[in-house]
Amino acid sequence: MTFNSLSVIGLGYVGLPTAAVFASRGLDVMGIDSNAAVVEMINRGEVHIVEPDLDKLVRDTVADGKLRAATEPEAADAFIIAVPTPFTDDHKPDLSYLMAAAESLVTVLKKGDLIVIESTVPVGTTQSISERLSKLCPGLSFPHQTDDADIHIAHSPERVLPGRVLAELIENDRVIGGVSAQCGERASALYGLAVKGQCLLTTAPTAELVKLSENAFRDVNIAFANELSVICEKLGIDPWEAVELANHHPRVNILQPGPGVGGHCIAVDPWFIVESAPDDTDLIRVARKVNDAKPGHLAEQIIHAANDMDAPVIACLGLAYKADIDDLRQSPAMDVVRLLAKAKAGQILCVEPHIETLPAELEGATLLSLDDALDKADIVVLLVDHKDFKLVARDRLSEKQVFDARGIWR
Ligand code: SAJ
Repeated sequence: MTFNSLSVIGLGYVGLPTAAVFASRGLDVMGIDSNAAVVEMINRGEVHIVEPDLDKLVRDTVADGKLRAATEPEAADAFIIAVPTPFTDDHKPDLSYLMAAAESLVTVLKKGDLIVIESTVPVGTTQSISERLSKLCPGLSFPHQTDDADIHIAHSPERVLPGRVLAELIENDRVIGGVSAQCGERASALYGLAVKGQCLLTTAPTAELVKLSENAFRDVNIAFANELSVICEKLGIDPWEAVELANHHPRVNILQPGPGVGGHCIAVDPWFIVESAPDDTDLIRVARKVNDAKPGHLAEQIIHAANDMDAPVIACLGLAYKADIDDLRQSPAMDVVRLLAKAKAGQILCVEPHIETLPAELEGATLLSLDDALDKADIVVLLVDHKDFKLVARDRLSEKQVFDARGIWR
């Protein structure tokens, strides 16, 4: 049985591009989001996030009538759930958005439907969604009950890199873990309509752990680079030069030190593994600790320098969690600015070309253009390696105290 219609629940950084790509392949796609303003924007053919080429794809697929958005789900042949799975204050997975999204389908589910969970989840979640839905839909059979179930459920974790989402959605291989083998086959048939990469079939728990492991692997490796940078600082060595030279070794590939690790994935997902195996995750926990300590370490140095000046003006360049995107979630740059503000280190000017207003929590700071901030600053803190910042003429930095947390002005 082929797929004519698809519903994507959650129209964020993953869901909206996914919906638009499937719509561009000819499926009738309905995007569902609880935020009515987002739904209205998409129905006008506009986007609410910064991601290369997404604006055109959404405009075109909405104009063709292939992509629509709504706040409540409708019947479809397949459902992809791509809602956030954050953690709580004590690092426990918060699955409330995911469970609400899954439960919102009970009124529209019918025999033959496929549900794919793309949100990153702790091991065991996909099976528990099958169990939960079976309680809510007693007239339908689910894949944890029988291989030949009415409803197919699989986990296929999103693995796209913000900034390269459209290319990676199509080109990356996909790991697909079905609750039963049939569910995996069915999900593979869906992704085969849009994805050029391989569809790699496995079980749901394996797919869940694979996704978590990928991000924990990156976190541990960035922690190594960050720890090395603190060691270098003590020894008076340039960490980026040391990394670059070490990486000439054929079997060494150290990542880049920075102000810390942010975003909604790498700084979050390792905790989902810790939650599943609390006594066996020393390395993963320490890596989180090393990366989380980095903004505080940098802020301390800036505060120390500011304390030696009279009414210093501090320009903080970049607030996003990484280069050339607008996403401020879990951003180490935001942490640094918050710490400077809390310590009343000086007058804080923020430069972030991808936003128009500062978040409320930074209300004491001022959002300025790069030029104006550089004119006024005594201290310049480079927090994000946005393209514009790489072009800053070095003479604009002379006679200022510079903290280059990304090593782009060396
Ligand atoms: N960072 C460094 N040094 C580096 C690389 C990254 O400090 O050498 C920092 C970044 O500045 C940023 C954070 O780490 O603050 C995370 O950035 P990232 O580019 O490593 O990853 P994300 O969070 O944007 O996307 C990751 C990707 N996962 C992997 O590369 C294993 C992506 O493929 C996933 O789809 C995404 O998480 C996700 O949604 O899970």
